[in-house]
Amino acid sequence: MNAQKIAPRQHHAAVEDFIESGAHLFEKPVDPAAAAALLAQIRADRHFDHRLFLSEAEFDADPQYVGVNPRPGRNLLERFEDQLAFVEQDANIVDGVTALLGPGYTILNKKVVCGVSQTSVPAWIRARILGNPVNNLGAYVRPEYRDVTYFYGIDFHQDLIDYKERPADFLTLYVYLHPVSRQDAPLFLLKGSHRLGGTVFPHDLTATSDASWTYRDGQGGVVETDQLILTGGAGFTAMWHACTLHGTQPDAADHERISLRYLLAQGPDHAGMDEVNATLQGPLLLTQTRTDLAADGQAQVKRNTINQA
Ligand SMILES: O=C(O)CCC(=O)C(=O)O
Repeated sequence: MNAQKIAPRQHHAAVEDFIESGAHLFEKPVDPAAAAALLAQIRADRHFDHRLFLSEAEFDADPQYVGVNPRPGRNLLERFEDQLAFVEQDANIVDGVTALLGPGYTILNKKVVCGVSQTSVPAWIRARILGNPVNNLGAYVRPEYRDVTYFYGIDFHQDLIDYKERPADFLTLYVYLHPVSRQDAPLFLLKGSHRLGGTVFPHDLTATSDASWTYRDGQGGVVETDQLILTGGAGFTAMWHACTLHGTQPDAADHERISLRYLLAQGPDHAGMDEVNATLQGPLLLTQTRTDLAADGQAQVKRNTINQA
């Protein structure tokens, strides 16, 4: 008999997926009923529409481009701390994250992320941000609502972008609280793009078809990468490496998209992330992560790749 031998799996599936693709999609969603219950409370807290925003005159009186994201003491999720077990203690999530980060992993950051719908972003704001690669709307949001991060799309980026001088020892865990279709600003993820390690934003990407890209690191490194669009139901969860390129287009639906975004960091022990990082061809740490912003935090680059996808 010529039975084909199946090679034993070397790593946990999450570690294998990170080595291969730079991301792992959980097969099972987190509890959809718990996701819906949390979503209802988040939605009850404010209107996710034009009322989020400053008027043009208010904004122009004192433009603030930095310090406009959630931070300790101004983070909506802090109010719902006792309702996050459906994510933080979900057995599949704990298992997958532990395989990558070790049992002593820590939460570096967690927040609510909202893709604001096209119908809710005032025209004067849309005109000002047109073509910007990063449309984090925090600058235009009323100060009392800056406990959530609001996007009108964000170009392909690595989450290392916010962590100058820190090695890629963390991952992003992203949870949809309601069904997300192609119209609801789903995450776009570039499979295998983590292999070039940390590279400076904005990234060098050339479309090779309507769903694949050539990605260059400017040092001779090249990766051909396929784009994955993460549509999914309530509770759909995915995680990706800090060097995996991902982003969103503006929300084209007539309602907002609301998700949870966690950054989880490796504990003190050797863990799957060390195996993943050993396979990268580029740096694990950057001293400069982006060149798109001027000194005051305003966009100085007007170029956007993901909106052409
Ligand atoms: O939720 C979004 O629209 C974008 C999220 C994202 O890419 C990020 O926060 O890094």
